[in-house]
Amino acid sequence: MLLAISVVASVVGIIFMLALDWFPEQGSSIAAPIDTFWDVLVVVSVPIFVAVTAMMLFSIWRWRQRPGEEDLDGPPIHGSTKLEVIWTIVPTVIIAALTTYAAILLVDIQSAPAKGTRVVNVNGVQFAWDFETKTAAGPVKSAKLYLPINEPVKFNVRSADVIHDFWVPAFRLKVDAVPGITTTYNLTPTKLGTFEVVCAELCGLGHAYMRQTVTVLTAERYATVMAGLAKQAGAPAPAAGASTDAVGKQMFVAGNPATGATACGACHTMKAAGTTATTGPNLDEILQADDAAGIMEMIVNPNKEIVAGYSKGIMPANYATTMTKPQLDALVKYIDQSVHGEG
Ligand code: HEC
Ligand SMILES: [Cu+2]
Repeated sequence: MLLAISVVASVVGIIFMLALDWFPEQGSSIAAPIDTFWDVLVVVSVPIFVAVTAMMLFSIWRWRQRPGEEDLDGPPIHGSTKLEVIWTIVPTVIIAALTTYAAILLVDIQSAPAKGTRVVNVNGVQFAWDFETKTAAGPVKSAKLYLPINEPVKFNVRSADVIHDFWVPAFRLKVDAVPGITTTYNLTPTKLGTFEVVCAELCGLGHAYMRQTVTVLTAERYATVMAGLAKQAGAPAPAAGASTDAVGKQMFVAGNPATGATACGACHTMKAAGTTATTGPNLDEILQADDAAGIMEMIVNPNKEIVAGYSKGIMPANYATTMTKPQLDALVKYIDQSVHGEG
């Protein structure tokens, strides 16, 4: 009876687990084998879970203490060598088999890439990723990752500060970015589209903002986009000819991802910019008595004075290098006008 219930429950459980849509779309060459591995784990573990649970519930019901049995002692048990051998060997075999499968799968999907494979350097810094690669048009560094479809790529993952984790769920790619070493990952994007890039390691107060995208393009589109980015390299992020106000606002709400300048709006509330973050102080409130020179000083030297109630070291101290002088001037002018109500 117990066996029959277990078999039925296992079958139902397996069907239920396999029918659920656990993962995002399969965006890379390694997604299918990893999802298959997951399915195998489900098929193996559901019956074990069901058998253990059924046995436990049955025992609780069958051998429960009845009224009047409070003072009775259970029969002494001297163990069973046969049972102990079985319950040692069976799990050992199951675990060894699954571990071997996992190890072979990992070696297989991470086997050395062919010579000439595209290399993308992934750099994590609090709180943004940037991506560097060599293209026909020259080296390109960008905040959005672009990849050509069906071309193998090798990621070299590094961190400039703390441990981050480079995660692209649609690719089934997840690898730590560890300061001081380079970790690697190989795969081939197999689906056109834009997918999420997430930091999967709690890396500080701005961790939640460490979200970017990867766009997989056809080879022709990729070449065009990269040529455009290569030409832009070194130029300020905003489009040429943009007005000072537009540059200032762009710096505030979007930062300069190409150089790793985090957007102010990711941490600060400022009404004119429409941002509502609360990691840092509300700029409309704290800057009322400050002029442009004072604001500039606070941006490039944020640790000189610390706003009461906030901690040192959270606001990036690198804006003097990640933004150009014209960008900083435009940003300060924009903030000055915004908080004093002239913008
Ligand atoms: C990762 C979050 C974060 C980002 C990004 C950030 N800030 Fe801050 N900011 C803070 C925190 C926290 C404080 C309070 C601690 C301090 O005074 O340094 C602060 C303080 C300030 C102050 C007051 C500083 C002082 O010395 O009194 C100003 C002004 C300011 N930020 C403007 C900006 C501007 C402009 C940008 C974009 C260029 C920016 N912040 C980006 C978190 C951030
Ligand atoms: Cu991170």
